[in-house]
Amino acid sequence: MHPHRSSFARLAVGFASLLLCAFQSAFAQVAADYFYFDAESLPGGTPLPQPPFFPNPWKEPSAQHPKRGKVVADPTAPQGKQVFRWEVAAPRTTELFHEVRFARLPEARVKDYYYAFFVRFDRRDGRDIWHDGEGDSFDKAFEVIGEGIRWVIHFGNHAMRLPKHRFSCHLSNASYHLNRTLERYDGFYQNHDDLSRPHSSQHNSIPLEYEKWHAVVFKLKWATDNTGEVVLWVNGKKVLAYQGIQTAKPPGTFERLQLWGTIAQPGYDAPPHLRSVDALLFTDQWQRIVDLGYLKAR
Ligand SMILES: [Ca+2]
Repeated sequence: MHPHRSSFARLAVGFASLLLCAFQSAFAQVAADYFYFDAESLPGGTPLPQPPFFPNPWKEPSAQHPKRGKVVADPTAPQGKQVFRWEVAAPRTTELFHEVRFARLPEARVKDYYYAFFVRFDRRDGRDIWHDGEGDSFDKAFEVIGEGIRWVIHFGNHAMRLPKHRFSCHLSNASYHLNRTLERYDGFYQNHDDLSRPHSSQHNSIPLEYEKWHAVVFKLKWATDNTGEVVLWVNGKKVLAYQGIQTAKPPGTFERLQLWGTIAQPGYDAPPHLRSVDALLFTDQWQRIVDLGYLKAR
């Protein structure tokens, strides 16, 4: 064989396998996520695409959501240069309600799933969105829903003795209430000394500031017996962990993600504000959580 042709052939084979490698790696990464949206691929000002962001109750793509979020450029974006944002102009109950269709359905079997996102709440007229101190004023905000599955990451205040002008977050297993231990409090909701093992705390859930991005990671270990687990990290800090619990009621099949179910319940009195989200992810790959920066202190 001609020496040039031989080296060209080797080069071509090398290049082809490199391409194959890159393709496999890219495909593996995409295939690993059950859902991911980071607002980078659409022009600023574009309403959230439908699918995957549907109004509730579920409507087909021709019925546009009246209160859809928008893709917007944001120099503070925690990922890339754009985020997605909702403007809340007046007190609302559930008008922002969005159902979010998975890119592919997670499997109903024992395994670890991670629901992660960056979120930010901006006040418009100086008034806080939720009440601080005692009392309830919280959102049913980021949910994962299915037949026998409902886990909710709430924002606001659930009788948490919050400092002035701070909000917090907590978990619930609304609808199914498979673990009443999550719902007790001895002055603080969750983080009870005995209930949130082994990361129990004598103090409140993490107090969060307005006008700042926060990184949230929710781990759901799916189990229909008492071998499941839920863990919540906020800005890189593990703030809740319940192990040895049932997390799904049979059949425990996944259906969708959900955003902004209720706002500032039970008063429904939130003043005008902005709510922004970036890099909304549902995956079974812990490495994605690490690589995309959800665990960095903020
Ligand atoms: Ca982004």
